[in-house]
Amino acid sequence: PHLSKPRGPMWQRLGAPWNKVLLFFPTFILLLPLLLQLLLLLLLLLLLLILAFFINNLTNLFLNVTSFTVSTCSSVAQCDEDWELNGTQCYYFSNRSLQLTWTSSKDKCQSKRGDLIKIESREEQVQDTLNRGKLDERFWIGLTDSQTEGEWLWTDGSPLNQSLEFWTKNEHNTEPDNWKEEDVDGENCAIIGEIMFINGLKSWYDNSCKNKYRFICEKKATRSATCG
Ligand SMILES: [Ca+2]
Ligand SMILES: [Ca+2]
Ligand SMILES: [Ca+2]
Repeated sequence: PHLSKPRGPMWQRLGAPWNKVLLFFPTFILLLPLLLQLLLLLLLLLLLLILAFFINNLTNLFLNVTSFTVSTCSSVAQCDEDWELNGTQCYYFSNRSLQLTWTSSKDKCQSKRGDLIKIESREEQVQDTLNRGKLDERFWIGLTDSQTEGEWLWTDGSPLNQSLEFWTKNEHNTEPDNWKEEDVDGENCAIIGEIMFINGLKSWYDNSCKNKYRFICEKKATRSATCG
């Protein structure tokens, strides 16, 4: 028996290449929404990537700025010209040509935005700045008992701590002695110095406030950030 070929639709009869082309269009139309969704998804992914890149860069920038601040900037204590730094404090030693009474010395220090030195610790008393060959002379310090005899006060009004007083005491002198032979008002202002034969912890004595001597001013060091 002669079996005739099954008769399919026209596009099936056109042959192999046309089959594929004609099959493609309905499939393409069916898949179009899916493809669009895929494209949108890809776009979204790209957008996320760009965003991640941007955030990463921004974070790096922030970290760089922070580490720059932490690692290369430091706070440095500084003193004005003519002042010497010791720890957190600055000290000014008037030179030989500038010798004043105690009150004028105090005024001078205050005009330099400081005050006469206030010695508040053993370390401050024996510091190199004070003892580096300078104490062969006399310098006013910010201590006075002019209000009440024997009651020693610093220029800021605080009383002298008895465990932190460094009066000269040796076979020749026991200070303060309020000696009245030179000044009938006695000796009501304190000096540091002349420790040729005394150790640095016994170098204060009282003297007449009207005498003119060199003086030591003190003020806090300024802190400034240096980045390099
Ligand atoms: Ca001090
Ligand atoms: Ca006195
Ligand atoms: Ca004295």
